[in-house]
Amino acid sequence: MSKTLTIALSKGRIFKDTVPLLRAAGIEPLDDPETSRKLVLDTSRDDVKIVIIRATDVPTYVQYGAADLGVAGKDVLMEHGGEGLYEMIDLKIANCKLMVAGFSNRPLPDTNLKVATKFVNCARRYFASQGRQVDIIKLYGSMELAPLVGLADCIVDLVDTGNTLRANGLAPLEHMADISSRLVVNKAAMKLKHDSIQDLLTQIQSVVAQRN
Ligand code: PRT
Ligand code: MG
Repeated sequence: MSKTLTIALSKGRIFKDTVPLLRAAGIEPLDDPETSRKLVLDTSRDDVKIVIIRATDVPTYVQYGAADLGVAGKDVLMEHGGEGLYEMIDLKIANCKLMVAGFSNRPLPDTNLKVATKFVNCARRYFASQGRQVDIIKLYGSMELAPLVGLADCIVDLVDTGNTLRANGLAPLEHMADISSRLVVNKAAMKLKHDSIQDLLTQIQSVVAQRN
């Protein structure tokens, strides 16, 4: 196995918030994914490269060893299941909450609750743990629309400021989980590239600890 370290990141908030952490570990990406179309970025370290992928694909790349490490939201990890990877550090970036949301003036039905979400596994586990019977409707985006057009009674989605819910006449109803992004490591890489990964983890851990 090559001793190069490959780190999987998604563009947007995770990339933006991870760059300062990598910088502290002496790793500076040589391209900006927001302006470049490159999917493989060289870095200031010859032995480290970054691959830019969809947020929901990060656990899959790391699970199969296509990337040694990655940064993924806890929401994405809970939905994926975490197979084949170690969740090593809570980076405390891209914070938000996973919530049930709907109309504040309309109580949710006790039976046949229709829930629209892209977090199908999280939603199923949450409602099952409370013994509530639900129909889950899988969506890929714009969840807020579902209650407005009668597709669902409520949604399960990420909430940060609450502005998106408010703008659509919805409100947070139930708190499911606090979400932050985690550094994940491929299980085989953790053994085979132990020293270089451990160095990186130590450096990142110390920046995170200083911040919080
Ligand atoms: O956008 P894309 O479809 O490519 O993928 P993605 O949405 O999974 O990626 P991205 O980059 O948008 O999110 C990556 C990670 O950031 C998520 O997995 C979360 O762990 C984390 N995160 C933190 C958020 C938010 N905050 C957030 N506010 N992800 C999404 N949102 C969305 C939310 O879904 C809702 O549409 O922002 C809206 C709510 O924000 P408020 O401030 O209006 O409440
Ligand atoms: Mg998004």
